[in-house]
Amino acid sequence: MTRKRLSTRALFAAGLCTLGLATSAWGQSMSDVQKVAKERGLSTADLLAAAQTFTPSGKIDDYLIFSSGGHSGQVFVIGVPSMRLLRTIAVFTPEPWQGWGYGVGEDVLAEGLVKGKENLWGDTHHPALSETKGDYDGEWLFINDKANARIAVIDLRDFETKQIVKNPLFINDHGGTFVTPDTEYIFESSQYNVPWGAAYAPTSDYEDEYRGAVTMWKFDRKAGRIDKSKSFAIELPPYWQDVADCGKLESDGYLFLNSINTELATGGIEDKKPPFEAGVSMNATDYLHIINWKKAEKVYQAGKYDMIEGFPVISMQTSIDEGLIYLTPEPRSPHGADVTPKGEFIVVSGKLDPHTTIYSIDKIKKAIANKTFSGSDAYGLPVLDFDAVMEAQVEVGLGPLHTQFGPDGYAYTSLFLDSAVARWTLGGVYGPLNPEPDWTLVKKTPVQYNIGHLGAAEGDTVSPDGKYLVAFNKWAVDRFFQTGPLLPQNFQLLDISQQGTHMPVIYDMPIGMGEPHYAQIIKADKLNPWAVYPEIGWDPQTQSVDPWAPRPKMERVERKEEGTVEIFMTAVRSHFNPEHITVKQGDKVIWHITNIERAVDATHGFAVPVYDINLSLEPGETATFEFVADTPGTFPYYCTEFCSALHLEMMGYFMVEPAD
Ligand code: K7E
Ligand code: CUA
Repeated sequence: MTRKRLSTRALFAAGLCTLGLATSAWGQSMSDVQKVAKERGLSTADLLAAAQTFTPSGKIDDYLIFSSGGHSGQVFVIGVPSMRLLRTIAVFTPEPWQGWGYGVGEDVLAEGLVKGKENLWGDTHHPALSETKGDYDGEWLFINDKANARIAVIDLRDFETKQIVKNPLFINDHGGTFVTPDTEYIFESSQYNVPWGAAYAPTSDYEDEYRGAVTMWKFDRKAGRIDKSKSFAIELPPYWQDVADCGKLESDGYLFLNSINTELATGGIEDKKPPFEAGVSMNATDYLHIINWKKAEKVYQAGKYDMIEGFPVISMQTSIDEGLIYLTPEPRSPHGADVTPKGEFIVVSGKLDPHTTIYSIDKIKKAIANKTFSGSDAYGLPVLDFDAVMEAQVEVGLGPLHTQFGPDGYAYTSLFLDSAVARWTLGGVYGPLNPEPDWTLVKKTPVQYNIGHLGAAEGDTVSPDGKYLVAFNKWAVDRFFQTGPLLPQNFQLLDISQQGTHMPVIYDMPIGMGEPHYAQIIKADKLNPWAVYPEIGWDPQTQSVDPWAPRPKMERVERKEEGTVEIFMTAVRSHFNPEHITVKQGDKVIWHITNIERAVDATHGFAVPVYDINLSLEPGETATFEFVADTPGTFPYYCTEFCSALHLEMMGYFMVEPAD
């Protein structure tokens, strides 16, 4: 093959020199690239963005996004920089592709029963990767369900949900999940407050009967579960507690929790009362809650709590007496509270204030020690004087929401109303970039449109990576094909690898299955997932071998005591064994299946019509499900994953003989 050579000048002319493209072994040349660029109307910047993001087949992404899935109730896993969707993790919502909730997973979903009722969906907002010393360790993922105040635990060895806990005190959360720097606790705080346990009380009793709370869920890393017996809550005023962040390094031991509705508004537009949107935004300031969780843990361990709804709760009076909670004013309609990498500052953004407000933990600690209070709130909680704890305010633009950090002293704030990402310098504390304290807006990159959260690579840890930032935009408007009136949300990847004003959008990724809120971006090599389950007969629920798991040569159908049939089945390319199963109408059926494959990706599905059974059996996995064979008939069961050339033959008959 002849290698055509392009002059350096020609490369420059094409603006492609940075791409390092040359004639390939396939005879493609720069002129082919130019031709395609011309045909498709691509600029040099477009070609550069393509080169930065295009990931050839077989090449693995450097980072993974773990994104909330909004009211899909799930988590999405996306590669960066390719922005390829890698996986949905089924959490609060049954999901047939991974067999979640159709024979497997019902027990976990049932743990989260709300007032005894099934709520088979969730509204996931804030994923939290487990941390060790304030850095992601790639082991666990937690996420909240705003709609029903639940928390899920996901094991990152197999990317499956292992536990769902329902908060016994409140019915709606938002400030969760956030973890302590070593993941001892997972925080969850209430938002739309209710009386304890969501009991009935009219809104006229709001001040006295309605309560907020933050729950500290104890995480048992060894068991891989939240330990409810070592978890507790702290009573809060019935403001609407919003987003939070946990302190680290200099601020380790504290939780910073925003609130809105310090007005205690209760709405009532139909009675000509101020609607919530006005009533909640009347005050010029709301309250940042500064909670000393390490002290609270000691108070709990000393038994200074009340049992409410069967759950230990530290009362507001105890918090006042013990100095657990301090408030301080924060600008109008605060939303995000984000702790800087070294933990010395807390960045708060008020949606109705064009500034971010930066609080200093050093000043907070001094103000607490010196009792520099400007008063107390309606519930007697001390309010730290704003000027005594505020470090700086930076005018970043309209509608600031959330802030993330880079390794080089930059902070990034999402601007909902401006539809932009603001880059600003963080007080010069990080050295080379700004030796002098300098809080300056550097650049605003427009995004499309109405950005909510934003995520920088490891941008909320003690060691942010920089390089990439993703804008999680609420609106897409004209960016994609008009898929009817409902449009996808738009994830936009920004290159933040260079300092200064260069911070372009380099990729658009539509998310068409749920409105995501927060997401975290972790270096891919920090994860160490299993390629196949460690042993044949593995039960993902217990993460151990199931002694009942069917094994080769032990396949059988056993009729137990009157009316119970137990099936021991194996699956391997390309058959189930047994292939004929006959039971009597009314029999209770206990069905075990093991996928005895050891080859990577040799997943078998297992579907039984009518009986609503649909499993995904990954290599080595065993599953057990039970049902009553109440409907007579002949039901072909089959493998739902195209696993081999003879996949279509991977089936059998489940026959239910009518009772007379
Ligand atoms: Cu959507 Cu964090 Cu729930 Cu802001 S929250 S956008
Ligand atoms: Cu197994 Cu298809």
